[in-house]
Amino acid sequence: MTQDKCLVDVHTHVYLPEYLELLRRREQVPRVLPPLEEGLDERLIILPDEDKGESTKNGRPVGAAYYDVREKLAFMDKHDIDISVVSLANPWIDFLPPTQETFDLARRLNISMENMCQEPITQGRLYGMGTLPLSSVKGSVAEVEHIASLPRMRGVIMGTFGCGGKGLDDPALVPLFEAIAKHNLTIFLHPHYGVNLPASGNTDAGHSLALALGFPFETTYAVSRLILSGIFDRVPDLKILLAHSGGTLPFLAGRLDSCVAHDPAVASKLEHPPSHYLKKLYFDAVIYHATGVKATADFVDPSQIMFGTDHPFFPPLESKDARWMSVDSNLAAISNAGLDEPAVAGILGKNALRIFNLEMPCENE
Ligand code: 5CU
Ligand code: ZN
Repeated sequence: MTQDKCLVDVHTHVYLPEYLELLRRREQVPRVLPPLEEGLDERLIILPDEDKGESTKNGRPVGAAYYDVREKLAFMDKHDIDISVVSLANPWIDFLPPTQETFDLARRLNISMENMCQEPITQGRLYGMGTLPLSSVKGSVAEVEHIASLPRMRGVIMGTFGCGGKGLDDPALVPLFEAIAKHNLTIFLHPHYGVNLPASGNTDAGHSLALALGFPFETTYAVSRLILSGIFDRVPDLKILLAHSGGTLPFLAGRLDSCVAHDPAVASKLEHPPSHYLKKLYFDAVIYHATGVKATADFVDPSQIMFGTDHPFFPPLESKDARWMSVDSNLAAISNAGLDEPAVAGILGKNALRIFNLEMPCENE
């Protein structure tokens, strides 16, 4: 593997053992339930109301791919992924109260992530994103200081909940964003809750509509709210990577600009139109079709787009040994988006090396 041909996965998750233990102890969503039968896997119930849906109430089987670093490495080997930037999987610890116990858990999770990335068997192929006790801004700022001291951490994963559910445009979060920017850490902004719109209806579509549409629209709202809060005028160095190619924003940015421009009370709070700030963000390429990658690469410079897999979600349904459709559709989308060779090489890996300051493993040896 060389820098020019490397493959780097910036959207890949793990349920760390400390976190699974917490989910096993809980009696409400999010939680982990015991296997339905002896010999089967435990079951993960994490999405709001997931325990009530007809096709989802038994949860998703949580096999070793969800927590075992050896499985992560085997998955990387199978798909020729050189480096992964691993983040805790949703819904993180946003739902826990602002207590010392929660702060201690965040500390343990971040140490555990750092240790996982430093395990000798990983051979320098893993980096991490930290987790914050978001119910407390003070606790989160303290944890950012800690994460910044851990050599393999490159940022923090953040949902859209904010502190106590007030969202990411809550002015109380400004000191947290300042601390993250000061340490040159990147926020990996990732959805979890979906959007509760009448249009989403009450169909039993299992996970499919919630994940396919609820997730991207949640990101769309969260980022738009952040931009309208004026955060990027206050903290211009804030670096954010948007999951799932920014939800729908590469497609809807023009509409957002137009609606803001026609509402002087909103527009006057910003120095620039919303798309000006959006174009400074990073986008993953976890969008599964070339049209989505094309739209993203039309909207921002391709040097701001990075490959991802979303492992361990969307595993193959047929054989455990098969290549993952989710990986192959994202790889095909990047190759078929009509981009030139340097842009493709950037999206596959070189952009992540530069943006996250990653070292190719063989260069360590
Ligand atoms: O699409 C995704 O990113 C995900 C994720 O991260 N977590 C999840 O539960 N389903 C899909
Ligand atoms: Zn994900």
